[in-house]
Amino acid sequence: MWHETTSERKQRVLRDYETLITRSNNAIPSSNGIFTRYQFPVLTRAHVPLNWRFDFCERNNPLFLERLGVNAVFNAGALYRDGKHLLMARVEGVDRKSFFAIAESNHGTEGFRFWDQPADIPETNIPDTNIYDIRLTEHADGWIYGLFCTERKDLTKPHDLSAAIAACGIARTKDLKTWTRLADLDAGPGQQRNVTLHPEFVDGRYLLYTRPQDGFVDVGGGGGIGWGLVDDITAARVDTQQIVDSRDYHTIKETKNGQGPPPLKTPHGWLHMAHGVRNTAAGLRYVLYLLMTDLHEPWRVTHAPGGYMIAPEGAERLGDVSNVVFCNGWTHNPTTGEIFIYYASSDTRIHVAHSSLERLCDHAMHAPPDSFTSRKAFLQRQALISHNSKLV
Ligand code: M1P
Repeated sequence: MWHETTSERKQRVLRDYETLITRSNNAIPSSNGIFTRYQFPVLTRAHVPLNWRFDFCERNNPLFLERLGVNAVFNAGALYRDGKHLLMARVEGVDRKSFFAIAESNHGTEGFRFWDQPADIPETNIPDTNIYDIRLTEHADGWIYGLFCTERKDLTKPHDLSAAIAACGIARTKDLKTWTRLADLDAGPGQQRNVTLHPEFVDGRYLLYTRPQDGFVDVGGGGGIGWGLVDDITAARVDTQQIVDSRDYHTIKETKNGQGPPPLKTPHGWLHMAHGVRNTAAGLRYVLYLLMTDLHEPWRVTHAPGGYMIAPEGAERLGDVSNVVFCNGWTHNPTTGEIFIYYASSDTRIHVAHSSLERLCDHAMHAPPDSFTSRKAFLQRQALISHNSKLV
């Protein structure tokens, strides 16, 4: 029978960790030309530092047993700063509670290593039950903001143990180490998830992309990606929300959608990434798509290619919540024009898709919009075939 001593296992675990963190990641040649996937996820639960999981004291833990397990690492906010790609990931313990932790890499596609400590995000005077899915925005006011979902028990339904209320929590920092918690967003009745702060002021006010929803999971009659303006970010309130990008029948976002990371400013407009959700016999299916909005009126959609850009593929399709890709962070290297899209698969791990501003703008501006019916989709494709047949 195979056997190893505690000391041998400890050495193996330490060795495997370093091997994982330092392994190289190869691009998988792309056929669509829009983006390139990579061989391995860039962050998984196995990337979490071992001293966050094990008690290394031999007296307390002579068998070197894991004391605080980690279930998943996914849905990361992202920033490109000082030549480094920073991911602020949702780290979910085996107890289902999430916290945020920053990992950095010089390359963007490999070598992500967590900082020594997870992020210490203070609470408001109403404790959060769970916090997750942070969007990081370097705002023109000089602060870095983290907007995230804060989930609490719905106290009006004490006997329904899954009744919860989702709201937008807000924290800010100058150095990503010391965080100040601000008041949660007051968006009026209903719930909120997937709220993202636009990086620039609009008429001296903060612009938020919102996702009004009637219930914790169901968006109800409303939904769509909304927007609203905030006067004072330290006591954020949106009085009216209007829809930027609606849900639509028989599309990839029929059931719900949500803004991903803060949009990127391009010469052509603001480039947005969002997730769209539809229902199937196998459950909800989450995919990612691009949008472009006007430079001066970032709530006005100028381009909306039909369908998805990234859908779960291969091993990405399996996980805690299968058939999901979700993105709340991307980085842009302004010197090279490269874009690194950090998308999580099936609420389990984080991957990178590599592209460029040029390619994503080209896709957003030139892929045709959703035609909404089979006949029109057929005509769209026939037009492409006929156009190609005339080329010599
Ligand atoms: O499980 C898929 C995703 O579900 C939620 O997203 P949305 O509010 O758009 O449905 C979030 O809980 C997200 O974290 C999760 O990845």
